[in-house]
Amino acid sequence: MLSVATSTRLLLRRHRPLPLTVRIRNISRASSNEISILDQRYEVDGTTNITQSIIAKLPLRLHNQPAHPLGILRSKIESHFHDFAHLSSVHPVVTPAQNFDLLGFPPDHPGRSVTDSYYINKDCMLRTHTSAHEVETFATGQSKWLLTADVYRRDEIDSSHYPVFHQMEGARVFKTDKAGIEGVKADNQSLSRYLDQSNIVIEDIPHISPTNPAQPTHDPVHSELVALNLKLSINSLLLKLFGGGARDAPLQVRWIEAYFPFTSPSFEVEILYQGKWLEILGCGVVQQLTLDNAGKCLCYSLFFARPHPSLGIPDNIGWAFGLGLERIAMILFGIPDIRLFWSTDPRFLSQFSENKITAFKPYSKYPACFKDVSFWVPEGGLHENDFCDLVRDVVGDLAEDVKIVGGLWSRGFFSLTSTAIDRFLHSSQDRSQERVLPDKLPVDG
Ligand code: FA5
Ligand code: MG
Repeated sequence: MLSVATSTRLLLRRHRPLPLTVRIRNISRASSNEISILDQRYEVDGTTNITQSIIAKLPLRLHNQPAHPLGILRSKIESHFHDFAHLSSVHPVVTPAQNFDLLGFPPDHPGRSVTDSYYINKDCMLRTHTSAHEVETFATGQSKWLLTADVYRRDEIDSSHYPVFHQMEGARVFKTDKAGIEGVKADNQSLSRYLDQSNIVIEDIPHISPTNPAQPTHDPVHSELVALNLKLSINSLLLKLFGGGARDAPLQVRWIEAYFPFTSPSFEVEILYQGKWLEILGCGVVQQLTLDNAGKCLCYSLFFARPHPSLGIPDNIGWAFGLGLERIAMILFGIPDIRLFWSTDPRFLSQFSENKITAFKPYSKYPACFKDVSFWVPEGGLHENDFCDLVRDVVGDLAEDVKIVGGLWSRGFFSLTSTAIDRFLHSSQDRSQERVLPDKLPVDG
């Protein structure tokens, strides 16, 4: 015989397949010949291939959110390079000249094609890398700077690639006069001393080689010193970022020869993570063309109100790197899928706080879904654990949390038999909350 009723809340994982991610060419047009991007209107033409889902990402700027993993990582790197200028609010729309030509990309480089990059029209595109801002930033006369931004590439869909990701560009230039070169040597000595005392294993390659040469206009001795300064600066950053986890096992870093049109020699850096080498950045000695273009202020009138007094960039030699923030954040925070960075789910965002690296705790990939269940309990009472066992039998691990939310209810309210609960829970797995829970459940007379 049944005597009293109780009410219990279940947090169920909804059992709905993820929607298929399909790229649909669905452009938001201000008029038939224009699109609106970040409150600016652009003419469209036969090159236009930017999509609505990409336009929606443009205002988000995750790297500027202090308690987002990308914002936390950005601050951590900025605090390592504390005496560098820190830039992070640069507009994502650039010209193909900024993204490619001024950096010496050949006319037939595949990155220029509409299959690889997002074009707004033939004259404007979304930057595909933060290097697009090298010339204009060098043109301000800054000799040490970091620039963080969102970048856009038409790319495959999987857990480590996303069409929007974040890069940080870092650069440093030195004067090629005697005092400038002595400064590089002194910095190299102090960085080497610091790294010699640490638990880091570095697989290095020559700073310059026949396949990775110094530039013809560079003194090879200067090029070697600057490449060494780049390597020491990056290795010390990696030690700062990953050193904590490398107390027992040493951090393993590998330098590899690479090619970029805008650096020579060029390198990529990989770190050993969970038994696999993972590429985290590209870098090299800046092509003199970039510094020459900065010196000529080719883009100057577009970006800055007045010339910087310390131009003269062609008398400098420097290095630059571009690192992928998501790749590093995935390792540091243990975030398994690049798409999670875009989550607005409080179960994701509430896990992180400013200036703290915390391990990500996985949660259901299905949205939370609450079900209130009321039923009569037997006269002798019903322990909460009896009900939990019943739930486990019916929905297994789909139930994340079960709580009693009501007390004892008066006779005559309504009842659900265990069979009814069984059917109720099963049917709830692929239906919306609204359809599953009727306003009034049948009253047991
Ligand atoms: C570049 O973008 C160069 N601009 C880097 C550079 C700067 C070289 C300055 C020399 C001097 P790359 O395409 O390899 O290079 O990208 C750099 C980093 O961005 C990669 O190492 C990786 O960490 C990250 N990255 C590249 N593609 C993706 C992607 N689809 N999703 C997430 N991260 C990516
Ligand atoms: Mg690469």
